[in-house]
Amino acid sequence: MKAARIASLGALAALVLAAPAIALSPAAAQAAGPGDGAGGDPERRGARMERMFERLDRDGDGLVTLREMDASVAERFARLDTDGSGDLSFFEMSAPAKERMASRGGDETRSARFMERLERRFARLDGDGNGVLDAAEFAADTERMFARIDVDGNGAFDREEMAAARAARGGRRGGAGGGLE
Ligand SMILES: [Ca+2]
Ligand SMILES: [Ca+2]
Ligand SMILES: [Ca+2]
Repeated sequence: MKAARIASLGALAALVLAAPAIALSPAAAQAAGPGDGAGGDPERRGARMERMFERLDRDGDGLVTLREMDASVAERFARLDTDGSGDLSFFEMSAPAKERMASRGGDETRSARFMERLERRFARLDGDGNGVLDAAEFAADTERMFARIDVDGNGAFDREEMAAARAARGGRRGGAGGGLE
């Protein structure tokens, strides 16, 4: 990986790291079944968020900075870009999610819905419409999402800010959040 590319990958972090914590919660709530309320299992959701937070908070100081996100994003991008082209195709982007859904053997309707959301997200990010995401296209969304979580704008977010963002997102039933993870 080239340093310049890594540096501009900020966006992906929120996209593929923060987004799952935030965006998968509606799916989890649906999985819990009707009549179970919007919350799903609060303990499991809490544990998932904690794992997510710990992964993002690389130095373990209880705050996630954009720089920490960038580092996670760079790793993630490299893993996703399986052909090493420096761009992500939709195939590359969706491969981990597909694998996970296949191994879970989950509900096909839900999987299809998830893939639709993923496609919409991909299309939205593909600013020049060339069918692949370059680093800058990726980065656009991450910074926006980071700013949304970092509501007090101090350049980092803590667990509470992340939980609040996730709750807000969950309340909108996934919406455009769609999770890439
Ligand atoms: Ca930190
Ligand atoms: Ca690629
Ligand atoms: Ca593009």
